[in-house]
Amino acid sequence: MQFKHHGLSSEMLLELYKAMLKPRMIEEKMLILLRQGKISKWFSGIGQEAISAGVAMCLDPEEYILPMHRNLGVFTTRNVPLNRLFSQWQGKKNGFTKGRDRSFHFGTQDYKIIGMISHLGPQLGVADGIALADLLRNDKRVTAVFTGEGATSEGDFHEALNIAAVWNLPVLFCVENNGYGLSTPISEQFRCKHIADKGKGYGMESYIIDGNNILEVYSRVSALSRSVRQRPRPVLLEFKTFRMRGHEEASGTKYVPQQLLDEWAAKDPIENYVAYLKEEGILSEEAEVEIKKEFIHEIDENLQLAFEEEGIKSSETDELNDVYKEYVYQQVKPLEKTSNIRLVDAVSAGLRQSMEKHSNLVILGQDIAEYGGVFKVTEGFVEAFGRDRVRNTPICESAVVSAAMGLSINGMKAVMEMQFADFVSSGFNPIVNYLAKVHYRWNEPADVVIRMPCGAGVGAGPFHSQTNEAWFTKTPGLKVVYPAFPYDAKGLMATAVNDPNPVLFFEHKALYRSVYQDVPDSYYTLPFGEANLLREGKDLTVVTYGAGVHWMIELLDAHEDLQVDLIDLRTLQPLDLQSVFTSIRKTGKCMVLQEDTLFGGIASDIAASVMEECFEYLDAPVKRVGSLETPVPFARSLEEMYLPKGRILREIRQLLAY
Ligand SMILES: Cc1ncc(C[n+]2csc(CCOP(=O)(O)OP(=O)(O)O)c2C)c(N)n1
Repeated sequence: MQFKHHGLSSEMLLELYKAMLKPRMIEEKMLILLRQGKISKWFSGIGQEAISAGVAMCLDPEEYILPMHRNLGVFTTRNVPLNRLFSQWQGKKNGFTKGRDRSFHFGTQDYKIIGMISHLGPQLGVADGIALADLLRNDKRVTAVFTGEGATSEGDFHEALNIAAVWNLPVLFCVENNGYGLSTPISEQFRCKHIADKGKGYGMESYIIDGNNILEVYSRVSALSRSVRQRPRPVLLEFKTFRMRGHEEASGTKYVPQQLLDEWAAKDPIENYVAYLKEEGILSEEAEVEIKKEFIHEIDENLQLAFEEEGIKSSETDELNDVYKEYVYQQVKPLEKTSNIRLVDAVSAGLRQSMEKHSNLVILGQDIAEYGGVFKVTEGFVEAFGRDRVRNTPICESAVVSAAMGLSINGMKAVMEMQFADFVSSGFNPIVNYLAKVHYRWNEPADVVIRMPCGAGVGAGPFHSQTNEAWFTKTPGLKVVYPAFPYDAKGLMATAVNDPNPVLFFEHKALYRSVYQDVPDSYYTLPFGEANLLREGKDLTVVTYGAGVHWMIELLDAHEDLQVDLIDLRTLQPLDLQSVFTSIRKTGKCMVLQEDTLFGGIASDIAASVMEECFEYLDAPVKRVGSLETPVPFARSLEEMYLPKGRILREIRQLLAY
């Protein structure tokens, strides 16, 4: 192995040695503890230290690094206290996740390290968002994100690189090509010769770097970092290295040819570098022993701290309280002047006024800039706020959700427009696994609103008609808003943007241009978790939201004999069950109406809650009414049969007659 010192001082050359040695020694200790049954799992980065340590040494402390599961060297180079790392791995309180997540699955703003989720790929899009925030503030910073070569097969890799290229984001995409993804060799993972070859396809600079040579890693990455700070752009770096141990310790390396292991053992990044330092007279035997002694002492001392720390204790209340970041609702009352506007105008006005109020708010979505979005919600926004803050995105739902998370991590707010709620499936993973869980896991809020133009009744078939709120009400950590009226839509949008938690904001397409209301011109907010009692009657409670509200109003207007309490939920998470219970204690009967297919929907949960809380008050079983258990059909006659609208009256009559 050839080492060139590139004019680095002896002190610096020694620093680089120490930066690799510390994670190696920690790992060696962990392997012993693993055998003793004192820790449960270990993903080894032995043999890959030059990459983690080298890259981390090149970045300034305020620049973000997004490591993966083999990048202990990032944490040690950033001087994360070892006792906290050890506590983290033991699931203790001095760790970073209050025992809620394991190994390297955490981030820490104190050290500007943003850890992974198990799904690997979303990490790359998060880096895009972080870098975008830097770029918008002209901070002249670079962001480094790691991935293994295996995870480059995920769509997230493609999406994140594509976005970074299109937006010229200052990201170093650091691929550690270590030969295997679990048991899968690179020949079964990708077809091109080098991962770096993919850079060309994205219109992106890319380089191959010897990942076992710390001086090559450090000199190349520091030069590139300086250059990227001055001229923001993404760079793809492929570090050639090898995974010397199993995927995790239990899985072993039986499937790896011995010859490969031997070849790479000879290229050990630390042993070779030590030999070079000794040859150059920079490191003596005595100094080496001394350094190791110090590290052993530091490791043992910190391990003792972690072992002495008592096991995690919590309460149900503490656990539940950390799912969402605490948000104290700020009421802003509207001024008197109103205009008669449609739901679509109200969403637009709420968003526009939020853009005026929050200079750190960025809107992301397909065709939302000059084109104004397919529903014209952002029409005129580019003229008002500029293209930096009203950003057209490539068709990359997953990485755009991740980028929205990255914006939030780096001090911004984000609203993402899903072109149609149906397409959220392409961005589902980061929503339910990253945004929803990040506050519970390591106390980081996801200040993101995802707008969801949804719903049937528009003759648009299976992929432009779904109302998929149940995919999200199921997932702790998300808030779900579903207004039925312009007044609510505008005020709830303002609150959704103010609230630092992730909000799925459903906007029914069939209501966009059919529902009018007098809506205050001024900015105002409305609280989450407060249902609206729209009509009062003594015989029956109907609980619904979205289009269901309007079906019910039409029906009640046509049938004045019906005595119904009509409840519009307005938000589904939080869910105002108390208003529902209060009404049922009066009426004794309840129907829950939803546009979605019935099974597994929110109507089922409301019905169950009513049964649990109001059993003694009920004079009939709770009735759920929803769509047929089929996809949403295209032809109007089929769609009418699918939707519950035509069945509501019959169901109400039967329930009243029970
Ligand atoms: C979406 C997803 N699929 C599969 C896995 C299981 N898994 C975890 S790590 C891993 C291998 C990753 O390989 P690579 O990206 O090359 O990183 P390495 O482990 O080699 O450092 C696999 C298959 C996962 N965690 N997430």
